[in-house]
Amino acid sequence: MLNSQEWLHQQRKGVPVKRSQKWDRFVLAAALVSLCLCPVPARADEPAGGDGTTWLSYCQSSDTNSLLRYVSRQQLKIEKDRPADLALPAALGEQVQVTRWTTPMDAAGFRRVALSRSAASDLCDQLVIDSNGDGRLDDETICQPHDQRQYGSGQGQTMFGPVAMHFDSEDGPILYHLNFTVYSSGLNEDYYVMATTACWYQGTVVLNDRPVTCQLIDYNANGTFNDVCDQQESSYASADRVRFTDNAEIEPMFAGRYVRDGQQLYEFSAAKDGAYVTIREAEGPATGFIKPQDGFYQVKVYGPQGSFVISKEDEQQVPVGRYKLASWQLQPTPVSGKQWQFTGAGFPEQSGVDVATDAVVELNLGGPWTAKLEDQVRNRQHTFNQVVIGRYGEHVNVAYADGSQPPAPRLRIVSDDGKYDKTFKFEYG
Ligand SMILES: [Ca+2]
Ligand SMILES: [Ca+2]
Repeated sequence: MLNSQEWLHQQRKGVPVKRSQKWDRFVLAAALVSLCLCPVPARADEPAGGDGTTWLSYCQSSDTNSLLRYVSRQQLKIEKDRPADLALPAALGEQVQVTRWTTPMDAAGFRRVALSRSAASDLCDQLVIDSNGDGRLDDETICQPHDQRQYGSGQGQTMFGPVAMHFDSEDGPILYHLNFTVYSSGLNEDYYVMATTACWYQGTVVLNDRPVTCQLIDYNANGTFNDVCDQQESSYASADRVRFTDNAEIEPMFAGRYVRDGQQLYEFSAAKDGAYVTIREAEGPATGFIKPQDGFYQVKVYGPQGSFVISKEDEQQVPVGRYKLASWQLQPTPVSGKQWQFTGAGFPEQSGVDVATDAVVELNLGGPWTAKLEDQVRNRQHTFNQVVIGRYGEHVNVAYADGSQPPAPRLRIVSDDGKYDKTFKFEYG
């Protein structure tokens, strides 16, 4: 008998299975994985094929946020008017709220989700999703939460998952899992619902003649694993992620058309359903250079071509295209007997650079930086926020090199006539 991993792998490889057998095995696979809330270990890996394709194994967990070093979320909005023809399981009761999870893996573009709380609970404690995509919810099993945190009467959050579903494809059903966090803000309030991916694909690829673990991650939680941002929409959240290590401490990379290992550039692509990656040595791609000023290192850029970290001179060569800046670090700087550490992140949307063939883009990351005071007024209460802004509009973080924070700045407010004169101390937040 096949285990769930072997079954999925056969499906991916197109091993012919009669339709009835295929469905029997899907039911078996779904039953097996639904019993396991821990990460499923990767099955024996296969070496890359001659075309650079490596089949990956399916893994799932209720805690992808920790295992994958943060995954983005899809917010599911509660629909004010429940569809009149939507069939629901009777056990959900009367206090049902309906929403939808958006995915291009379903021809309809979404899957219905219904939520409710039982008589015994102040918080949402029942969830059901249209796992088979037939538009009905009365044929589904109600999911129970694996954790709840209550803050007050009717207030708190409920965690569900991994919640199994499948998508149809020409090669048979494709398994997928989601985690849900449902926030309750009052007994009669709408739920605030977030979905994150509960699954990823993993295998061993060969980079620079050495085996490396490859994890492919549906970062934006839409059911596909090959999202790459385009030139216009270089949003950090819009692309999926890939990580070439099984070290959970290392942040996954923004997936693009290329990945770099050492000095070697590889063409990279992933299957939409996540089953495989194709990695080939890039042959003579047009490249240019991104050159930070001296002293700046770990400059991270990303775009449709992928993400690149520039820490030294021989890492400045990147494929031509448009890049956005993600972050930078400046070498620790001695000031008044202390080693200071400056880092930049949070670049605005328009902070991209274009790299042309053989051209050098010089990044002017150094000063002057600007100390900016923001004042928010609400009910005649002023809230002041002080930030340091870099050349590209990014936020500059100021700290000591040992990670500790210098004394917070102060704010003195004096009225025109001098009658009001007070000094406040900022707090780090
Ligand atoms: Ca259904
Ligand atoms: Ca995706």
